[in-house]
Amino acid sequence: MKAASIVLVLFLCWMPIMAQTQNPFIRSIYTADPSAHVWADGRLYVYPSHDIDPPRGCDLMDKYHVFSTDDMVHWTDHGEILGAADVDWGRPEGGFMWAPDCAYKNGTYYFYFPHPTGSGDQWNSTWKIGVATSSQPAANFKVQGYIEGLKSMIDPCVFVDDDGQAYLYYGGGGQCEGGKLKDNMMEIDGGMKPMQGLQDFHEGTWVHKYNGKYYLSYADNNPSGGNQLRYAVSNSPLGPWTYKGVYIKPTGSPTNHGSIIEYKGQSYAFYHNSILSGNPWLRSICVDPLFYNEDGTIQLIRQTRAHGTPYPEHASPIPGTIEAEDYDLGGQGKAYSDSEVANNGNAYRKDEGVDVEMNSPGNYNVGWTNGGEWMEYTVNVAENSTYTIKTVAASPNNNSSVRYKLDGNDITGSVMIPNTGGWQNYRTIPTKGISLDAGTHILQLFEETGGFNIDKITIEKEAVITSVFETHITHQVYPNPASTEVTIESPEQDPFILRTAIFDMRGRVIEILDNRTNKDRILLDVSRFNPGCYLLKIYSENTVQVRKLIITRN
Ligand code: FUB
Repeated sequence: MKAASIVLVLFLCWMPIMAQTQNPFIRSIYTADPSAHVWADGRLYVYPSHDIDPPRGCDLMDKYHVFSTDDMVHWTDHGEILGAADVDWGRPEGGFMWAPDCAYKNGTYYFYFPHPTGSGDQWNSTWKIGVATSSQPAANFKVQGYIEGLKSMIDPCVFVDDDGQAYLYYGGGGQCEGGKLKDNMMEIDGGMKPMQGLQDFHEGTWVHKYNGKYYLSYADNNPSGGNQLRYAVSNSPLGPWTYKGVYIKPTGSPTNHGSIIEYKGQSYAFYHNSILSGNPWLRSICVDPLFYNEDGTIQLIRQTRAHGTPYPEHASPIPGTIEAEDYDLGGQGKAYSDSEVANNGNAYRKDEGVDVEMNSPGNYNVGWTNGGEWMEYTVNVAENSTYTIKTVAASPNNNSSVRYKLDGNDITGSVMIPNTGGWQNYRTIPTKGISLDAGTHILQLFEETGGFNIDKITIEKEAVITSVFETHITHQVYPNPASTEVTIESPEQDPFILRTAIFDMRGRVIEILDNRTNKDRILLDVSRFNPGCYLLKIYSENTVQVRKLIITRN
């Protein structure tokens, strides 16, 4: 073997597997709440819950399937492993088979699932954590009963430490508890205790270990765009925990529920979204690589998925005007997400889900909008500059809003659509001071609410550069350096802060911070940002200021 070939072979052996199927990676049925495990046969198994189509919220969820892979590309559906009909102590009407987990000990696989005993509306006060066992990871599970002495809470997670000790975690209603499991994996050893130090816990606990530290990750209560996944770290499997931050932003699904594992030298984060169906309760499981920083903190997950291609065939030039109905080609989950299968309006691209109507001869608008829906447009930005995005929309309602994302990053925060006095009374709503990089990008129009029509989006280069870089500074920013919070105060002559945004030193957006209440003094939570040097942009009525912001941690 030549030296170059040896180097290549060594490199390929060392290189973690990064190829993966495009998200969502299960498309045959709707799945949520993925709990991933790598078992001794070397395969990666995912134990999700199963959303039943048509849904009734989460009520009808049933018939768990298991999926496995050995290359992150090809997934085997092992079929249904357990359903509500197999649970003799369960709710007579069935359904309510929510987020499960699986653990392995001494030749047996233990499948843990939340399910209520109560009939009718008694489901939420009668949750049990059921246990089924099998000698195989993905077949022949038999229900053994449920774990005695627990509260009516959901989302079991079982973590088995390196010494073989197993721990059970579960939660709900803002509480998260953990405790030791006895060797039989079906009884609690010594009681459960609250997990301390978590911030904004909602549900979906997951515990894993990395570099000798314990990580507890969970879904929060974030209402705008859906729950986020957060995490905390401890030296002990039962805490106390030190809160670290958000590692998955909203996926567009109202809920989220994740797991973190390492497979063949690469860490992965599993989660769910709703982009295949456009329906909040028909969810689909996804996976993306997860990276740790040197200090053990987790980098924000880049949620990947397939995108569409330009309609009709060229990217829309920016500056320029994009007709709302000319969203990309590629269909549901790639180019748009629409919550109803029917094409209301039935006037344009009739075999697709986006609802387009003709409002005058030859002029169309997107209508029948719903919160959570989106459309994407491939755009070609002519030059690095600051632009104004003009949304041409009409609404007979108060409090409608959209948000724009570029390549998945929020670039505007909430854009309020006022009551324009009618479905066809269009008004132009400008959003100023948006930095765009030259090149081809995917622009997403995300509907935070429904209740409006949209005709077009015009993006104009701003003629006057309003940025003030470290000169004529009128707003006070303190403390700076900061570690947890930064206060921004406006001067009297420019009282309203419209929006703030944090960029890295190369000018890439890290986060748009929503200040839609137009206050003159705001408090920014910067505890979730890694230490370093950032650019803070403050958009007020009269200026856009750029300030250097240093984040430190002791
Ligand atoms: O899937 C049903 C419930 O929704 C799960 O138990 C929660 O974690 C949330 O994802």
